[in-house]
Amino acid sequence: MEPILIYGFPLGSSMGLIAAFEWLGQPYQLCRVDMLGEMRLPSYARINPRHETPALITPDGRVVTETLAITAWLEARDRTHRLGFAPGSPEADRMHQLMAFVNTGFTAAFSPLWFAMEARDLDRELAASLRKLAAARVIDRHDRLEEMISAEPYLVGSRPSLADAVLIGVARWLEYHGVAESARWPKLAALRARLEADPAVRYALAIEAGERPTGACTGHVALAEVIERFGA
Ligand SMILES: N[C@@H](CCC(=O)N[C@@H](CS)C(=O)NCC(=O)O)C(=O)O
Repeated sequence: MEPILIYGFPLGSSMGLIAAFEWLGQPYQLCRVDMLGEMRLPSYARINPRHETPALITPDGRVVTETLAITAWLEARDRTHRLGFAPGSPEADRMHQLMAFVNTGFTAAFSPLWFAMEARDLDRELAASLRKLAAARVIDRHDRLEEMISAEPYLVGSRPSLADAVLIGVARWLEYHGVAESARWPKLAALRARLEADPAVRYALAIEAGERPTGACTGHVALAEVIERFGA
């Protein structure tokens, strides 16, 4: 069986993992989840009790949740280093460092913005405070990431890697929440433009938009079927 990547829309961080599967170039399937609807239903807890995407169904039918666990799974299958680097190399260490930075503080900085947007009956003053606090944190994490970006074309070296995949799904939240202009961080803005022009990222964006372009993905599986076959 081919692995199945469960991805969320709209604007899921999982978009970057679809690009990563395309960079890997091995057959896989996708399962589309509406994060504002079906991901919140009790049935989805059989896939992830924390009601989050992404999730991966491995070829032997196990459910793997958490972005960094899924990137580790991809890395282990990337024998020719299409989206990573030789284990133990300085490039692999830097890739892991950047992925961890983006998946923790950088991504988490946006959480109060999502909460303020999605929570029902939230006090207006509390919502404004949450947005202010989050904006300061998002800007700080962007400042730190800008410092970490080198003169190389991608986060690590001259071709996209898993670090770029983890970044590209999340980086667009800056504009979505209207925190600041992306041009404020020129190195990051140039990197994002380069990635957004990458065929695999364009493929992932098209999939997210509901299109069905041709790629390494061999098809979609319905969420109900995935829950029934692989859920706990
Ligand atoms: N720690 C998880 C976090 C994943 C995460 O935050 N996913 C978001 C979508 S990008 C989510 O599902 N949020 C729950 C929601 O929207 O209610 C990981 O790294 O995979």
